[in-house]
Amino acid sequence: MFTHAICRKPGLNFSHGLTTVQGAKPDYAVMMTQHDAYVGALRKLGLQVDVLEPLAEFPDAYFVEDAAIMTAELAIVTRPGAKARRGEAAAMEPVIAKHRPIARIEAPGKLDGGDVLFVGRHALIGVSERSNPEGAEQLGEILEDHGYTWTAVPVAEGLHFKSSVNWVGGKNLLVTEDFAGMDELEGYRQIVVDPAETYSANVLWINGTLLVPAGYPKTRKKLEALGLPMIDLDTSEARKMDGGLTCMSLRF
Ligand code: CIR
Repeated sequence: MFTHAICRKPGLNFSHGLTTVQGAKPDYAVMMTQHDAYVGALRKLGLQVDVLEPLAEFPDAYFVEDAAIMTAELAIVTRPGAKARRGEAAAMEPVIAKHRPIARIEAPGKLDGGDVLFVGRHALIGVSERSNPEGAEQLGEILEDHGYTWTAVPVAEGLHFKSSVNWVGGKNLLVTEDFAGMDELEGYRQIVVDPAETYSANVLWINGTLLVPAGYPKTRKKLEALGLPMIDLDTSEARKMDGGLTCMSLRF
């Protein structure tokens, strides 16, 4: 169960962040409204949420999940794969050091938190454009020292592993077609997202409630079968910056 979350307000320059979305014109006021609703949903679910101030030189810094990985035992400061984002990790370190002992991913390792999915005490670690095998290996070894197991998963589609695969309780994963049936995901029950709604694979489990991106009815219907309460949140502006629900908080 999570008791805390760390978020960061999007800065006025958030639209200068990295994105692959063509013609994206994100709106600051809309982004702030959506971010407030996201923080509000976490609070409604009982989490104590610390909202950090923007980092002027890092327009993607409100995607806090990429800068650190929180577990019950320790926090791991990442080494983000995108050079433009690397300084976000150092800025996060003093914040998370208040809550957990710290370990760090070191060069040549590269790792974004968006590539790390925990299913209980097993970590699925995506090797993507942003996270390299060395980064995955370093994280895996740190986690093994604390009794976790892990599997590296190749990420051939999407920005991060969690852009496409997320845990939705029990042995259930919500996955895009590209990841369905992968050997690395054997043993999990896979709920496959309709190809017209791939973005909606990015859902966030919080203490038995699912936060889901608004506007993806096929995925919502599939998730309804799980019987979990759901909160719909508009993520239109984060999506224009290649982000979503999991990226905007660190939960612990
Ligand atoms: C980036 O390209 O790094 C940001 N614009 C989006 C990061 C999204 N983070 C995530 O999926 N964990």
